[in-house]
Amino acid sequence: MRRIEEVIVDIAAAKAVLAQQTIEVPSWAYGNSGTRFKVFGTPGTPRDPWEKIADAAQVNAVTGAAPRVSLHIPWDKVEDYDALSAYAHEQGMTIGAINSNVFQDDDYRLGSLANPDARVRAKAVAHHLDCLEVMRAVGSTDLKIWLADGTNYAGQDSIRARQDRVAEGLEQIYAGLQPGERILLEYKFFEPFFYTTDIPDWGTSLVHCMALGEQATVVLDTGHHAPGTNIEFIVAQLLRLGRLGAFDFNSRYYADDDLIVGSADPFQLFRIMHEIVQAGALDPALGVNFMLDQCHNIEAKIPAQIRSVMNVQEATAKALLVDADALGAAQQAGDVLGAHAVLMDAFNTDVRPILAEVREAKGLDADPIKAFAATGYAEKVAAERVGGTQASWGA
Ligand code: LRH
Ligand code: MN
Ligand code: MN
Repeated sequence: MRRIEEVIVDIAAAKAVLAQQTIEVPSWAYGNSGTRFKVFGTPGTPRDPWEKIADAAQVNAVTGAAPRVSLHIPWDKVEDYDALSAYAHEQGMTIGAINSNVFQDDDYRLGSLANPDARVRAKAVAHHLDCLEVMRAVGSTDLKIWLADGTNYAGQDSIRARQDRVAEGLEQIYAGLQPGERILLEYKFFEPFFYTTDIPDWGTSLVHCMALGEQATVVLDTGHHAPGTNIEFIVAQLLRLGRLGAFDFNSRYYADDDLIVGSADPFQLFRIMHEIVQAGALDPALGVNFMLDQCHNIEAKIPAQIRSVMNVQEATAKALLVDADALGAAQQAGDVLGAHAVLMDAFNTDVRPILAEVREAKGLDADPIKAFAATGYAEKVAAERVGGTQASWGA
């Protein structure tokens, strides 16, 4: 492993970028989740959106890098969104993307926006318009849409008609946007349906976004691709087109595993962040929202989120240490192994010391996991909260 002292790029510049980087955490990561086989409970699990925000604020308190929390509606439905937003501010947080949910209602058995029944389609559009209202009440500008729509059998429905219905529904939602607001359109290659999925890939998401207009961008969930897919290629392409709106970061071994980002394949995360750095897309002006979309089935949830934030920071730090001049020269000279070596040198650098310095410069502990354990928060909420709610999957 290369030591940080051996790095020749401008470390102070890299640290300045790292000090600014923010990662958005999902409210549902703090609730209990599981598989269809078992949902394991955890002591101290939040019972409502307020407690999820309180937990998210712990992640921000020790990392100084996670100041936003995404909500999922209706999982995070409350009577008074102004009050929820004010509570988030008190906790040092803001509310990030609002995620719609058109996959847990009997009406959506045959799909939501793609459903053959116009009544169900209208209901799905109305839900999204409601989500836009929530978004405004909490001071957010991003509506994230993932459609669980698809079919299980050839001939079950017209593939083409379903695309037309999705396009029409998205148009109605898009028409509800005000200036400065965005739709983030997520894709996923399969599940819950297994024959066709109506938005299965980045190309389909992009086609819909292009038809809608500039306020529609693609969300790339790292767990939503077939094995072997070159995700950094998709990142590069969407950045070229100015249509990468956000990441849903997580790790996968098989399909949509929702494991801790950077745990299964830290090298892939580095390659993704390299494309981001090369495009200058850590700059918030480019509009890429770095979000986590994870569930913690067996591990402690707050520390798991802290670890996730740290993993993104480490991959980013390594990407910032790529010697861009040397890389460009080697690429131009056709020096295949030389160019690869420049990337590997950066990947094989221990960046933990500079991240510790970035944290200390903010008055934080160099080790966020240890710092959280020392607060006693986990023990406190375990004693106070009884009967935490399930977050999402595995009902
Ligand atoms: C779908 C998905 C989508 C949902 C979330 C809970 O698999 O990635 O982002 O909103 O999981
Ligand atoms: Mn997702
Ligand atoms: Mn997913």
